[in-house]
Amino acid sequence: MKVTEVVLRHMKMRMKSPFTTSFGTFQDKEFLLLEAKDENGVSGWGESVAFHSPWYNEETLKTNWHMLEDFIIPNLLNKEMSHPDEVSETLSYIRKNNMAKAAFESAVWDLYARQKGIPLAAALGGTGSEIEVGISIGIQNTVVDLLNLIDEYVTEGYKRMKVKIKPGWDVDVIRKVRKHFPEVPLMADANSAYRLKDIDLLKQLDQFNLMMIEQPLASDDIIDHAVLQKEIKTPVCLDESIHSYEDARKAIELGACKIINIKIGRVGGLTESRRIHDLCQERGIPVWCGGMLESGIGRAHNIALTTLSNFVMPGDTAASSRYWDRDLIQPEVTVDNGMIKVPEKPGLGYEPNMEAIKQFTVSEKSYS
Ligand code: OSB
Ligand code: MG
Repeated sequence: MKVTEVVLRHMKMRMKSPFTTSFGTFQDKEFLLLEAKDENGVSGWGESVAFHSPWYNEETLKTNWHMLEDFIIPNLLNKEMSHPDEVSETLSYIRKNNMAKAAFESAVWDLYARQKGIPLAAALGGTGSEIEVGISIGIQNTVVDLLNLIDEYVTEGYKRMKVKIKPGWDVDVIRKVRKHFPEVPLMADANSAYRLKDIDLLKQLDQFNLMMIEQPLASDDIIDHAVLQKEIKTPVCLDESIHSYEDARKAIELGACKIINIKIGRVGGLTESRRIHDLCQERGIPVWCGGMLESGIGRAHNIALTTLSNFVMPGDTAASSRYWDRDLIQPEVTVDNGMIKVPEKPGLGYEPNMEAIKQFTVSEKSYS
């Protein structure tokens, strides 16, 4: 297998509604799409989940473009490979920049599965015909707005509700949600908004029977998470802290978390995602697939990954229509009673919608 041409596209899509986390709000989603073509004109597709600005991690669309153009593409263009696992091996000398690596690597996985004529899920070793999904709800203007949204998503059948929290929008909000929805599977995501000194506040969340609290403390601090996890009953789930198999191993050995959120971009691709999945399975740590407000291309990769057997908790991969008026794939991702049917066609199993891709492309460049 060989990639003989790469097309990078700078995309800009407006979400149906703004998304607010403890870091801030945005509605226009700018990201990079990567198309990897082989000598027969077959294309594999990847999406970088780096945002326009470096608030989730240090990467941005522009740093990704730079890493791809100046290092990753020159390293991999026309390189003969027998398996997509070789992509991360080849790129291992480049420090971090995991989202840029994952954009290329995940496109190669799609290309590989298309060439073999098998679904990406099967190429990864996944099984099962459908996956369970939940939904992530950003910080709202009022608690009533939040309760109305939860009501809507519960009615649609989503399997768990994730509520973003930050100082000033936490214990009282979760209390009200719990009061209105005593049974709903519920969790909170802090996106690193707290410090260990906030432990008394975080302890108060123990009374609400949350499935977990996601990334309460700093992204580079698995030590304090270990201290916190010993003091609270609610399981800690790490998101921003886990960049690799090694991070996952150390977090587990320190007792910094009981659950791990795997994001393909954050860990540098599908090969590393699968290694982390396997490690967690051996160590009895359940995992679920996080989301980064992806277009259909990234969404399709998430669906395929989620078919691995230790993805035992609902992920954040909601329906295309929850984010977009028009998505980049055909058919779009649909959710029926909280379940997504895993596509059976080769590769991602969804076709890129070239008209939609054109509509949302700001600029593009081809490398061969
Ligand atoms: O922390 O999981 C997160 C969105 C952007 C950045 C970080 C996160 C999120 C979400 C939304 O929670 C997930 C999604 O709906 O794709
Ligand atoms: Mg998170």
